[in-house]
Amino acid sequence: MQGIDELKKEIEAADCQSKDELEKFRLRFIGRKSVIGDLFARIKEIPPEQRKEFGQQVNELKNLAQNRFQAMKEKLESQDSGQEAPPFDLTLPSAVGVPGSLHPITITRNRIIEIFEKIGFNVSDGPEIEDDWHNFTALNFPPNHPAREMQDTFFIEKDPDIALRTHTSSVQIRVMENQQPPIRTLCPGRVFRNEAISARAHCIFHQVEGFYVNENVSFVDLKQTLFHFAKEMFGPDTKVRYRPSYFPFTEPSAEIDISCNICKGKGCNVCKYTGWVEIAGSGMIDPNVLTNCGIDAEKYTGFAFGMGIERIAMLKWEINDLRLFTENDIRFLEQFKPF
Ligand code: 2NM
Repeated sequence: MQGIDELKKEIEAADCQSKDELEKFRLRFIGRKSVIGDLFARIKEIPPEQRKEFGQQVNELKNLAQNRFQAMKEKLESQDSGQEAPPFDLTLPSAVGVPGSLHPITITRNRIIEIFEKIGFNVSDGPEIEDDWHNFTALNFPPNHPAREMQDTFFIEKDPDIALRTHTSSVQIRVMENQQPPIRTLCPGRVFRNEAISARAHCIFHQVEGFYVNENVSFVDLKQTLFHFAKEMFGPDTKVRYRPSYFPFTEPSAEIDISCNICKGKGCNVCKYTGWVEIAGSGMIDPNVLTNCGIDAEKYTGFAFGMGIERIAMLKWEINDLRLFTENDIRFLEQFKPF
């Protein structure tokens, strides 16, 4: 009886401030495994003459606990609804699905291909891992050319040399080995050079190279084809100039500049105040290269060119850091639309 009195005081004093505390109260006082459940189980141990009174007391205690529990529960719930977020507003319009977008390198590559496909070029593909013949020797690189050194090329094996291709010209060698002129093809793809990564250089970048081999192909064909490309890519007012240059695989060779499309030739830090920016290298394919591929260099001539896709994209959209292309920052990537 004394125990019942103490439990009664404990229940009356209870003032749970959280759902956790309320759950502890419930476990202690309500249900068969609670202290009150235990008292009910012990009614049969009580001498018969006291049993009725004991039973009544336990019953009252049970009701007290249940009422107290209910009161505390309601109080906590009313506090809750003030704190919790309002229920969902089912009348709001649903979130619109945001579609993905093409990577700026993909957009630029597709546009380059589109321009050249319209004038009769097709697209060729080849391996990223190349042997020495396709990457260097067939392209007329002399045996001790610096590009063949470890610091410029990622070698996978030595003797025989197997490396990551340093340009997609290796694909063009494969095309010329397997087809006879006329050939007009473009080779887009990833290339690899052992360079420190900076705003202007990356060890992995993208190129599109192209070439045309046929009877009577001349430097005039090269100039007109790339003039056409420059105007399609950068607008009809674009000016083009050809600067003498050197590549092992072409003779003569020329670097192709366009009038700076950022300052329109007035001078800015992209064109270093010259009004011109370089977009590609080019030249007449060296007869040695044609011969190396089994094409009759007496009968056929050809021109070839190569450009970095990153560079074209940077000029097109005024992007000043090459690293943005590989960081996959959605805020950068979602800005680009096909042009
Ligand atoms: C360039 C510049 C000049 C080129 C040459 C050839 C091949 F295989 F036909 F000889 N492919 N690409 C070439 C010529 C590439 O890139 C700057």
